[in-house]
Amino acid sequence: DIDRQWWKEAVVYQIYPRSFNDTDGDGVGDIPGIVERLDYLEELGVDVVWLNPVYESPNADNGYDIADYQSIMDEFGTMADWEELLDGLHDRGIKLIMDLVVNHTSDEHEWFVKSRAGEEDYRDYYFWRQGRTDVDGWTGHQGPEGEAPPNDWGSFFGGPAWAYDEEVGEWYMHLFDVKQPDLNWENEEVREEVFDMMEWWLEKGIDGFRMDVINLISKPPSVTDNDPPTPDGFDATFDGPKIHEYVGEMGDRVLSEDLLSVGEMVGDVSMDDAQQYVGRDGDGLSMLFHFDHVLLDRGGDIWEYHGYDLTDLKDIFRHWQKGLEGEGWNSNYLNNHDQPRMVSRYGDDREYRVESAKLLGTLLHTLHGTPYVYQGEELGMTNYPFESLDDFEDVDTLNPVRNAIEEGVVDSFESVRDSVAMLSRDNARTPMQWTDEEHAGFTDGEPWLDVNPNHEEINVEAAREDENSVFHYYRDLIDLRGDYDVLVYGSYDDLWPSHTDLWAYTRTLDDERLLVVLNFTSEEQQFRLPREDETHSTADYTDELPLHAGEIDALDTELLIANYDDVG
Ligand code: TEU
Repeated sequence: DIDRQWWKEAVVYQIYPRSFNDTDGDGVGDIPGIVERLDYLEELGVDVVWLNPVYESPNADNGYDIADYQSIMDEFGTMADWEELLDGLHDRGIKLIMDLVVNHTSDEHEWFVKSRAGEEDYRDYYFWRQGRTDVDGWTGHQGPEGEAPPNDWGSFFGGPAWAYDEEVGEWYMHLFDVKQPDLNWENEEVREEVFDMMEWWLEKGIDGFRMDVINLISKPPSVTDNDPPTPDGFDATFDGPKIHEYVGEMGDRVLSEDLLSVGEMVGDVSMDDAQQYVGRDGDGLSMLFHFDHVLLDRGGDIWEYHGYDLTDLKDIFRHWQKGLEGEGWNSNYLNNHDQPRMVSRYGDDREYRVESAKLLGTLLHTLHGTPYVYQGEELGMTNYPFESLDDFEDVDTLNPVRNAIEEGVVDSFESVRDSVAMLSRDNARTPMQWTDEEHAGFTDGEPWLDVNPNHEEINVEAAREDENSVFHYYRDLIDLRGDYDVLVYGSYDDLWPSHTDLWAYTRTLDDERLLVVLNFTSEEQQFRLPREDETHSTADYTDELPLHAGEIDALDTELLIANYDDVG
């Protein structure tokens, strides 16, 4: 009576094409570059590829500003290249999901060009609004003298969430960059266009979508009805009033159980909303990405890094593992193209880099939910040693830091360097490390973003040759998910939530039980299995007894596959 789905049993591999493999020497990765590495993906054993945006784009936000949803960015290749990629993946039994970015388009998308030009049919594709003249002392960035933006929301990338357009004489909303105007989902035409476009890609044979910031598409009435006087706070656009109507409509119109659909949910999505998105009678998404664990060690700004406690991290995962149990499916990730490298963030990227990468990989593959591996994670790639502001490329690093320095919110780059260097999205975007050669074998030209100097040690070639490498460990982990139902479908129980150094949990499916014990420190730790009646307690187990190693079938020191009754 297991509710089996291929996407529950799969391991997803995320490819950031700009930084994966360059074949034409322009320093930017491309689709033929991915085709060239298909055998690598097969060797690793992944089941699905999630491709970050490859559509035509002026690249204000590396492809998340889309100018045409139905054509491929020149730098990345042609539609024929993309088709070759899809066929090559499918030939190897690997599925493909595409990035769906429909909260906003590029300002160079023809819809926006027409909207801005005042074409009647397109005006309401976006939010055009009058500014406020009743705000005392407004000294804003732009716009007519004395006129403030329609509301006081700030954009994710710094500055106001509205831009004034001279020609139109009004402001348009952009929750991200000025070159990423927000689409108006109130408009039925917009929804139809999006659903048609999704169907067009499905007809090409793709296997699902990763949906960018999908929980932002429903704006509150103060925006949609242009109905002040009480403008809502910025939070009102997270999981907004009509969100389940719109996502549900997409579910009915376009999605099906046989597709993988994963919604990115920014902010702190509640369990109620989560269940609605992915639950049994919900909107129809397979799973979602929440941000709880990646917001744990930082404040709202990139210069507010403060570290994390293991118990808090465990609490977050327990909340999601138990919250969706029997109701919906989890997706698990420890890094992606927007986040620092997991070993640098949750582990030790120096002395215990390899051990940390294996530990975190074990966690990722043994939690309940579908694991998402981000390119280079399988090598234990680390953060980049950033030194000056000139080393960065990302709008989400440069804009907020420059604004903050200008406004005197921070003194200088030097005063926030450690935090910015830890958290910048560019850490994830340095090129994939294939060899120890110049530019890590990523390109024959000049890479668009510098290669991490540690490629001399950390690279695919070296990892393949070393049987103890993170790469081979990942291959084993991925295999293991195919071998044990309990690993995929078993329920999660945290054995010792209050332990500050160990993360110990079981996965249980009928009479099968898997035990995972992870040591997050560099010291040896003792661990005694709690008695059956202690399993769910948070009591401190003081009379420590080590596991009996002889009774355990161990894949490696970090991963113990034990028959619970034998060792209990
Ligand atoms: O990300 C949403 C998002 O909220 C992050 O970019 C966030 O700003 C960052 O992690 C914290 O500083 C998605 C995409 O994944 C991202 O690459 C895009 O830039 C963004 O949407 C806009 O499309």
